[in-house]
Amino acid sequence: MPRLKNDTFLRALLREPVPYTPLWLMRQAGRYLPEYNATRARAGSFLGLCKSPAYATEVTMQPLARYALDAAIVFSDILTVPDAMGLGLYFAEGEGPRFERPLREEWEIANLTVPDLSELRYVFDAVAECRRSLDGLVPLIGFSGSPFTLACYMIDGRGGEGFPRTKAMLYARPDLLHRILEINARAIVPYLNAQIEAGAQAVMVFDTWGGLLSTAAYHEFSLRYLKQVVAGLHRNHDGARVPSILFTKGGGQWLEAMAEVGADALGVDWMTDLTVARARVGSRVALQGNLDPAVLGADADAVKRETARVLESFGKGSGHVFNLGHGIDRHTPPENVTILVDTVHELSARYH
Ligand code: 1CP
Repeated sequence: MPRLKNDTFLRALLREPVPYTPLWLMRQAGRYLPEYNATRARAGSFLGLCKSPAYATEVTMQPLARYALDAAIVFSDILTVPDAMGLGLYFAEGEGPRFERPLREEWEIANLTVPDLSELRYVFDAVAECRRSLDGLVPLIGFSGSPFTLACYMIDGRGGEGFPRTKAMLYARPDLLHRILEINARAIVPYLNAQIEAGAQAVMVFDTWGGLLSTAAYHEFSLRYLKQVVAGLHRNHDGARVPSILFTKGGGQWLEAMAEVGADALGVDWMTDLTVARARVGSRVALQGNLDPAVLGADADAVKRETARVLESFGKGSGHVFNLGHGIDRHTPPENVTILVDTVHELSARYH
């Protein structure tokens, strides 16, 4: 494997010194880029993109051709895992992802099993092909949903409504939810480790919906299984450390507990102040975030001003990876991303 030409992202995750603050963007490959929409049209569908390593690699590389980003993230989706469990993922045009067979009956939950990794071969092939295509330009991130966030889609069958069935199950039949979460955790560990073996140089766990939980429920139904996942991850591969990032959207009030999970870094949404977050987690973890994605819908001056504010809020020293507080919006003008990337690289040197 070629040596990395730019390892600032991996070094920042490990809180090692870096010359500037590295950045990448959640959902950096996606619908705000015209070239993504063109490739998606050629692939025929979103799942067609995900399941073809050649197309997945093509769209993974697109944002890197436009912007001086410091990391790539393999193009895939968190819902590949429940799809491999046989729940039947599909995308209704103009709507979000859906499952044909969500978990509604007790017998369906009793029959749920950890999928065979061969069902997810296309993801590992995409990781390997992305690594070859990157040729050491920047590190490649592999990812998974968290056990709880996957369960939300597996039980409700769709997003957009706040997952009422999942929450009802949590209070009425916690035993059933625990069974699903246990299987998810046991599926995610080998899934992430296989991505690491295929070439992922860091891994991120997206707990997008953990913030919907009460504090007690977050500990019992999300954090506990995040610990199980992180404990099972390969920490080294090919002689290099493979850092892990944990992101619970809306998790700002639980940062101390999240810092104990064992991940190297925590993703922080824009509702949480980075100065406060840093003081609370100390030197236990690096932080990744946290520009409000809505800033990219404003003008150049706002992008520069708010980017400067995020850098200042983390302050001096290593341990910061710049990112958005959540995924980039599909209506983002691509030229605002250029301003963001240039501003981070230009202004951040003085913090190191
Ligand atoms: O082209 C399209 O119509 C599909 C839009 C799209 C894209 C670009 C979906 C469907 N997934 C993706 C890619 C994706 N998903 C990445 C790609 C890598 C990158 O460039 O960052 C990643 C990391 C994800 C992860 C993901 N999928 C999450 C966790 C992160 C987050 O944004 O919170 C979640 C919750 C999903 C589910 C999902 N997949 C797609 C959509 C539209 C959704 C959200 C559905 C909902 O609103 O509940």
